[in-house]
Amino acid sequence: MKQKLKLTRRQFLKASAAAAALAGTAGATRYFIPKAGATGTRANKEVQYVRTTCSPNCTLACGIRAMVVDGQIKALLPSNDYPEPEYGPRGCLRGLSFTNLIYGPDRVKKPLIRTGDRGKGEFKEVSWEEALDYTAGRLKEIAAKYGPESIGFIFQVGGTGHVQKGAWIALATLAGWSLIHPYDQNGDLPMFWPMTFGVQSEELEPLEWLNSRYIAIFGSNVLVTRLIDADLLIKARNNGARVVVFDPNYSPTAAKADEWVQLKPSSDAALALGIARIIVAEKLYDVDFIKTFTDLPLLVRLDTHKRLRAQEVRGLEPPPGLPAYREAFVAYNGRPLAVHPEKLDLPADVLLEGEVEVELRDGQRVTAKPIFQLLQEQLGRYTPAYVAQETGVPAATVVRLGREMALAKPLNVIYGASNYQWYHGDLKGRALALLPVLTGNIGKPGAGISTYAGQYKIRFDVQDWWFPKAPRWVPWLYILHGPTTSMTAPWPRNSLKALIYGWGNPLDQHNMADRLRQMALKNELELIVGLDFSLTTSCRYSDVVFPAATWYEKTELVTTPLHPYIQLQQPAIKPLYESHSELWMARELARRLNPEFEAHFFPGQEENQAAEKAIELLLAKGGPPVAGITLEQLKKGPVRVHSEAPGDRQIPFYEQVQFKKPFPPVSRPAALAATARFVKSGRIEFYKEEDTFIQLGETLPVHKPPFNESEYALNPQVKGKYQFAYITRNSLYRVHSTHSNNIWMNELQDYRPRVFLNPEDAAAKGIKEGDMVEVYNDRGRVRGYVALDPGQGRQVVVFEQGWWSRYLDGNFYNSLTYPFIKPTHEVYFTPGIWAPNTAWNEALCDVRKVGEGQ
Ligand SMILES: Nc1nc2c(c(=O)[nH]1)N[C@H]1C(S)=C(S)[C@@H](COP(=O)(O)OP(=O)(O)OC[C@H]3O[C@@H](n4cnc5c(=O)[nH]c(N)nc54)[C@H](O)[C@@H]3O)O[C@H]1N2
Ligand SMILES: Nc1nc2c(c(=O)[nH]1)N[C@H]1C(S)=C(S)[C@@H](COP(=O)(O)OP(=O)(O)OC[C@H]3O[C@@H](n4cnc5c(=O)[nH]c(N)nc54)[C@H](O)[C@@H]3O)O[C@H]1N2
Ligand SMILES: [Mo]
Repeated sequence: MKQKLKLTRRQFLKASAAAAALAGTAGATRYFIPKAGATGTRANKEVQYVRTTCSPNCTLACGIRAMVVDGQIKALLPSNDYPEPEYGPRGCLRGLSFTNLIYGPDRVKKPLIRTGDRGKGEFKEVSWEEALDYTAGRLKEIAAKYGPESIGFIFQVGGTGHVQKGAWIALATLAGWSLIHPYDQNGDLPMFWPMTFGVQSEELEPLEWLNSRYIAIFGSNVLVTRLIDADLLIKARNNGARVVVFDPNYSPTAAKADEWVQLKPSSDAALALGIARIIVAEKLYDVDFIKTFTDLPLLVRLDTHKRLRAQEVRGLEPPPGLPAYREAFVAYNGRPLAVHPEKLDLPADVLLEGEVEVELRDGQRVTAKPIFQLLQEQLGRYTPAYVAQETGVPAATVVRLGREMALAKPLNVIYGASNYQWYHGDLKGRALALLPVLTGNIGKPGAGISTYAGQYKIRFDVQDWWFPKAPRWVPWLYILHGPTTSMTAPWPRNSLKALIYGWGNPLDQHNMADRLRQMALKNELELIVGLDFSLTTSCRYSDVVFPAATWYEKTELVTTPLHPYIQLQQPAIKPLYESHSELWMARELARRLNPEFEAHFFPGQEENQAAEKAIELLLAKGGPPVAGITLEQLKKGPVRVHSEAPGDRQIPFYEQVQFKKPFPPVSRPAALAATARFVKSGRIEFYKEEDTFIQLGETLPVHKPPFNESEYALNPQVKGKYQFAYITRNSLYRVHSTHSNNIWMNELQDYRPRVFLNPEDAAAKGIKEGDMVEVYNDRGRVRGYVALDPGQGRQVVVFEQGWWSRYLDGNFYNSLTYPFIKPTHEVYFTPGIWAPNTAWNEALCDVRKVGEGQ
């Protein structure tokens, strides 16, 4: 067993050179990066600056100026050209050192076909002709044998590239392959959104934080994961907003807050419900708001636990002509009222509390209660004493926080990804949503609830470029877990036999319980094709690798859920070596699969010209968010995406609340019909009546502690055996696994993966600062060096996700995680909107010093 994990700089360079040799690219790549300002000494050379974007999945989408001399990028510099100066300057050390990847030793230079065993990284370099013919041939074979739907394509977050990703999505739909949506695959889909608001997810733009008076952050590490926009949080605080961070660990964000509330992992729902109890008990809620915009006045039958429908009640008729995704439910003000699902108005005297008897059409009399009454009863349990016991937050603090949050307006709740990447993340979100909704903090400047996860958001219509035919989707978790009896998603009749991935590194990032690796090693996946510019772990398991152009070598259209701009990624240099843009690859493959497919990809056009054509199409057909925006405008700089709020600000549900439009707004690219069925009342819904929610006791938000329905249900024996939560938060030094091999970033970390532990937990195990430890469970293990942190929660191991397996002694940090599927996520299937979401943090483990007990 290898004891030394640490790579010295020399070993690292050797390893990098070896990787280069494997790709057939041996030889020193010399690159020279002059300091900004050095241009004066190079006056005889032409220096060009190209305005483009940094496009990893970090949600920041920073505008970048690439400084180019003699066809080489000499420096990447921050941009500062946003109409709102608050959004500039943008660009962090990761992005500015991306040249280490463009010109680095892991760059894939030519098409590769595997020669050795999967995972060994042994390839031969081939011509494009050979690589494309081979791939097309294998894909045709697999499609003929198992059906085209047994070929899966994962494309990763759409917002970082509508054109190049769109090309492959289009190819997949034309060829009938299964598409895999990255949003639920990544665990980034906060399922409370479709359940409560009927949308994929929403967020305030960071400039709106300046309008907030109270910012309650539940497990979002803004200072690290929204680095460039984090100064707006500090500014908001300097303007007088109170910033409170709820986190089991003292994070950099907690360090900048007015208050850090340490709570037990995955206990946020208990706290939120405790706060909601105070808001309700002390009548601090906004009565008009909840009557107008929520389902709280609607009646629920006590016999069936379903909402009472207008057509069930004697003397009531549902309004005529409702779309199929709407239903008219019933409220009460001395008599039953049919509630129109598209008109947000109810009489002021509508009942919120108590119990009524209603006569049905058949003469039967049933008892019903308004949802507000049921909620009030449910909240009764969440006394400060109970909340203190479940969360570890002192009872007096719970009471104080409840009153503070009820009275502060605008209240802005930020619900972080790590926090909802738990099995009961949906329940936590439904409970947290009560805070802004009960207090009327929705649809107003500086107010609301936001989840800032990856750059997934599709802000405008992409239909014409992405979906020339109706797409077919498969949720990722079924690929790892296997289909379930309760699934509503389609499943390929011969399961998945081939995987094509681009813009992602699934072998490190999505390899739960080592499942994907086993699928590769056992040849369950007969073909694996990767598109990347770096020879990642996933590439090493692939049969074919297509060398992709980096962000600085191709044309793309980029957006983010943070600053709401649409930006052009413009090539600063030509694609290096034999790399090409993905649109080019898709077109070449399309032609080989079926000559008719090629027409979609602007045949005959040079690849950047074709990309520009696609952009023109996207802008022309993109609908109101991009109306009037032109390619020429984008070439000059970033352009704000349009919204219905003044100044095109991004304020979720502004139209619903200000103009009384029914919920939900559209979640692109889905049709309204696909998402509005989640909230049939046209209102914000806290009551879910579908059978699965009833069976699980989750009709209303409730706190359920972690692990009971996941780890202990999977294997009761782990109870007591593994008592540490394995939290894999995001790293400052990487964007997921991108930059894992960035030499500057690794020097900053001394090439050491860290395992963060509370000093008391470590002492109990005889572990000291700097010790090499193994974090393990029955599924896998990972190693790193201990960093003791007194601010860290007890019985929590933090391992920062994103290390390539080669830095982990060949282990996979995700081998400890597991693809749990929560049945409430299976009630509907709308890809990336209502789908089983990955719960990275729902994993138990233990930790030991390396060399002990193995
Ligand atoms: N530098 C950098 N920035 C990134 C990324 C990156 O890889 N690197 N990735 C981007 C992407 S795609 C995403 S999805 C986001 C994710 O960004 P965030 O939402 O900020 O997620 P994390 O950094 O994983 O974790 C945030 C905090 O959640 C806390 N936490 C964990 N479990 C719980 C819990 O049960 N309750 C509470 N209250 N807190 C908990 C952790 O201790 C941690 O401090 O970051 C984006 N930004
Ligand atoms: N245990 C655990 N696992 C996690 C997480 C966690 O918190 N814990 N976080 C999850 C989350 S939130 C996310 S979003 C995922 C992210 O996981 P992935 O989406 O797999 O992200 P990366 O690891 O950054 O992989 C991106 C890859 O795409 C390549 N790439 C970048 N740009 C381009 C391009 O233009 N073209 C092509 N062809 N390739 C490109 C990069 O070189 C890199 O290899 O990880 C998830 N995995
Ligand atoms: Mo993410």
